[in-house]
Amino acid sequence: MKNRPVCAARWLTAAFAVVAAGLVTVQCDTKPGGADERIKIGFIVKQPEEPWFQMEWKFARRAAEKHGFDLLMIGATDGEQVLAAIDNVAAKGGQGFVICTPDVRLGPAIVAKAKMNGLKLISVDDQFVGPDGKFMTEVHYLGISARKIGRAVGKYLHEEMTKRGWKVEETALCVVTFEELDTARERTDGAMEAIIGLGFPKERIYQTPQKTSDVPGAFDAVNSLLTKHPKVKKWLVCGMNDSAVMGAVRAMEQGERYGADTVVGIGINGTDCIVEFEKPEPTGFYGSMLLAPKRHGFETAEMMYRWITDGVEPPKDTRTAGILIHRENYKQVRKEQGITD
Ligand code: FCA
Repeated sequence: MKNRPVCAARWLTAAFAVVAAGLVTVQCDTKPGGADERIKIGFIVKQPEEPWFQMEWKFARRAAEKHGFDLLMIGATDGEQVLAAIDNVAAKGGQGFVICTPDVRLGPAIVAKAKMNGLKLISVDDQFVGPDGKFMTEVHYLGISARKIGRAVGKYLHEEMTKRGWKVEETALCVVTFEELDTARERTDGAMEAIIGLGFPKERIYQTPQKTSDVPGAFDAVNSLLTKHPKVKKWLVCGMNDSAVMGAVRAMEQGERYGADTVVGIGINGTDCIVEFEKPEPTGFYGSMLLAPKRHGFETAEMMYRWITDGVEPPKDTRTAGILIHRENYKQVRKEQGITD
């Protein structure tokens, strides 16, 4: 605890370096020991610019502070960068790493690289897929209960539509999809499954694929969808995460055609959307399923530390849950969940 401010200051300096160098090392001297004795753990993420991953890093840093190990935070947006990042962890004397890979099909290459370098490995968020197209269940993994969380999105969207008294004939569900990623497909499939189960007509569900899993990717996808369905008066929106829904809401706001009174979007992550809730006026981005960045960051880093130091093997498959947040409750829920102080 005493060392928190020191670490925080180091982190701030380090944060500026991440963009330029792609690698940030945070060292927190909570335990005695020379540089050579310290455990070093890599934390590699696919989209370092996304608040979700910054949160994971933030909580992984907390684990580093608590246990006194060095955390190597590396952004790797493609296969080449991932392999270089793993070499980097090894070159710096690391013993293991946690990774959210930019492409789940890199799984076998990542496992091979880790083995070659004698590094322990935990995958987070996006589960590796093997050459046979099946999940690599032999790789330790911590992810979300994607379908269940998606189903909750569908249920809450339906609830909001009903509360507002929107007529089904005037309403449609816009689903921003990212089919190539299983955890994303499970989320959007879950949302559709739940809303259909509540009686929402299948033929009023319009799916639109995003080419990239970010705000511009969703924006483009929804732009083209809107031109195809000009008669829709009210939109419900879901997608794989906050960025997907934020991109959709931005596309709908163009020309002031749709706004908070005609759009209900519910994202997933509960991290990237905070800017949306802080705007003075409500937008079509109604809410988000807040995930557990603390568990994804702190717990994975801590499990890796215990594995290295005490030989405690982490569970093979851990799934985390989500809670609905919106303008009215986000501050309180984030506090309760230990996400903000
Ligand atoms: C994926 C998404 C992230 C986050 C995470 C839990 O990696 O890209 O935004 O939702 O799963």
